[in-house]
Amino acid sequence: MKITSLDALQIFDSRGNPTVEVIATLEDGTTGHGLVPSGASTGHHEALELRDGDKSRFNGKSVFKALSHVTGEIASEVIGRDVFDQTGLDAALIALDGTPGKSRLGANAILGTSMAVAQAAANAKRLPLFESLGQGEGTLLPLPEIQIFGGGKHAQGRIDIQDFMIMALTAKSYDETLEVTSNVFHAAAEIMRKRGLLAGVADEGGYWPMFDRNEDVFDALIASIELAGYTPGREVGISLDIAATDLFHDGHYTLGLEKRRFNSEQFAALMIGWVEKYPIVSIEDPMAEDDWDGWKSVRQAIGHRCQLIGDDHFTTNITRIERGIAANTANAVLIKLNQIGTVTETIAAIRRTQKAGWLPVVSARSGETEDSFIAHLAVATNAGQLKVGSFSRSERMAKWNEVLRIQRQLGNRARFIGAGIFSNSGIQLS
Ligand code: 2PG
Ligand code: MG
Repeated sequence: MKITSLDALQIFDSRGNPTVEVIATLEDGTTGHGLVPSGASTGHHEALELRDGDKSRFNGKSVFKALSHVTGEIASEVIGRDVFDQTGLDAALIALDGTPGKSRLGANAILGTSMAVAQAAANAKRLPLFESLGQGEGTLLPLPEIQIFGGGKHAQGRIDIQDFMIMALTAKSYDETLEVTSNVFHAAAEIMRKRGLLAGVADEGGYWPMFDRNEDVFDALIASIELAGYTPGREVGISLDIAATDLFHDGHYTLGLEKRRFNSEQFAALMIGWVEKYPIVSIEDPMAEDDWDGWKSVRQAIGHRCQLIGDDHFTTNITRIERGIAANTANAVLIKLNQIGTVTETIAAIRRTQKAGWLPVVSARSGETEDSFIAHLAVATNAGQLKVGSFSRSERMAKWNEVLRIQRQLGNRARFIGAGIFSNSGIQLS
């Protein structure tokens, strides 16, 4: 089945910023759409998101150049290719771009095409995307990490730490994880309203709290879990995304809210201390992206009892993941399609992570669309975990809800092991 045309349009993400949508059409008239998300706390090793930089339009953020690359050079390369050869197509796109960071054509142009073709292939086969991507092997429903409070770059830096999330540790099914989350999310609203500490909603739909110390958020989160009727650390664990790269400047980590400054050793000690003090089961980017020694010491101290996820640290890049595996800097990898820029490379990053006995966590971006490709990707690859932001706003709920639909489509093939993934990979939550 041949691809007969590519079209592209500028759409808008959940922050109201321009992004790319690509539409691939096949010879039988089947179409597939690829909608590209966009980050705010981006790693320096991510593939390039091409923006026009013309300050007179969308404050420099329009993506018209990327669109013209899709309908120009990329279309010439792609038209006439077999829609079912995703690997060949992605390899051709990488070669056509010719740069390590996809900076010539733009990772947004390339990824939009790659996703549109993957979706068109599924549609042509009349299969749900997860069945087509996973070639029938994907049956594991993910354990969600769901944000309750948002900070960092997603809430104008009011709280330094970016994501305060929960994981339903004893849930027996995907449905139960959502029920637990819903209860904690609404309990948190009640607590924040009562305390008068609600500043608004952060970019990913979580509450944006007005606290004076980062650690006050832990207390509010623990209180929310308890108010919802659960025991922190038993039924519900805390998961953090420190996004420490954003806190690292001129060789030091800074918690601006508390006006505290740390060197790498001191910041690692702070992270380790938090895991000892609070019911934390997972920390993402506890150290800055290139602080390899800092990562190693955190991994050594708490890697046996806490998931340590590299996001900016790995940027879904297999070369960096392999370096991390060799140096033993983490035990999990955040997976974001647009950090690397093709579907094939994203799946390869997941497979490499799994081969090392590490845990892949499929993730949305802070700037999202209504698309739910990542819900399918998580199930297709049996990744076991999904991170989509909070439990509100439809660009987030679209993904949580899509997993419910996938569960229905899988019927009795659906599997759920929840927090069992941790012990399977040698992490004994304490
Ligand atoms: C992250 C993501 C999602 P952003 O840091 O993990 O929470 O944020 O898309 O801004 O990089
Ligand atoms: Mg992150």
